[in-house]
Amino acid sequence: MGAAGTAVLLSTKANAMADWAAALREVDPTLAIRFFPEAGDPAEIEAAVVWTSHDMAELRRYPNLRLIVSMGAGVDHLLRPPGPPPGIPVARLVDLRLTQAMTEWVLLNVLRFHRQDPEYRAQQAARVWEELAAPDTAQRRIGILGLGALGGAAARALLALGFPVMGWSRRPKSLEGVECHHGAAGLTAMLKRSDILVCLLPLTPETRGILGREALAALPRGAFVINGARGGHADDAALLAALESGQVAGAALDVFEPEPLPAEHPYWGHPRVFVTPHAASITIPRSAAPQVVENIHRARQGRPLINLVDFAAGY
Ligand code: OXD
Repeated sequence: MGAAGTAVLLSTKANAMADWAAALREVDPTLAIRFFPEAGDPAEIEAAVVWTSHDMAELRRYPNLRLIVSMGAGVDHLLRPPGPPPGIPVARLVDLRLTQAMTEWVLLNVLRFHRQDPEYRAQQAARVWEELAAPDTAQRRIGILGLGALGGAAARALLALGFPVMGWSRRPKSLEGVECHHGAAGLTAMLKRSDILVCLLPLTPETRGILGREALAALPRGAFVINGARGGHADDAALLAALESGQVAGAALDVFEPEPLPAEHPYWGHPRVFVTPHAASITIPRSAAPQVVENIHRARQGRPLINLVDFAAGY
């Protein structure tokens, strides 16, 4: 690039800023990094590497911006109106460590419910020595909403443990050993047989509220729901009602709308809801930096970007 546009704008939580800068500099020591809101001369900013909370209207201030990189896997916040400045591409992270962490969180919660851990904890609290019916892995059907990088990895890990795994995606997909479904009819077919339902979908207008009254009613009675995707996927009132009626026996939730989850929210104190504070999979800057720098170089050289967001699809 010419004289204008030689710096990278970094915008994330204050406690992550230094780690990100160090990780990016380790890959390319020549990068000039500006810590938002200290952007310096707006004309010098060529790339913005931002956490999902960054205001997209603000990015219209940089006349030579040629790339926006999300510091996470999800980009729903970035695509919401007003969206990125017209004509500026957005890349997201597809990162092994991010994927592994989500797989761990999904396994933690699938096994928690499958191995009746909530019941055994309650028994321990009451000093009750009583064996519950043996859980049969081969009979515990797992349905995964979303078969992208995160859903696909979780599916493979669950298969390796011996669970029968189904998956649902917007477009037809095939994954070895996974019973794949797609479209509206495929969704109901999968839900009806999902003893544990895991949501790892991107949040788009089509998937918003997918964990709603109808979907929860379609599950086998006493199913479990695990949401590691976005709070907007769940209809909280419907989920709480399903927990109340016993239609859903337990839920593990990492994501909420709004976040942080308000102190008075019923999820906090619910005996069958397991809350984590959007911590299932946290980006490790050192792991993600190589692909971010690669994209900065590609954008500079006018080469095709990697992990580019498809604005029409919404992820
Ligand atoms: C992400 C997230 O999008 O952490 O990666 O939610």
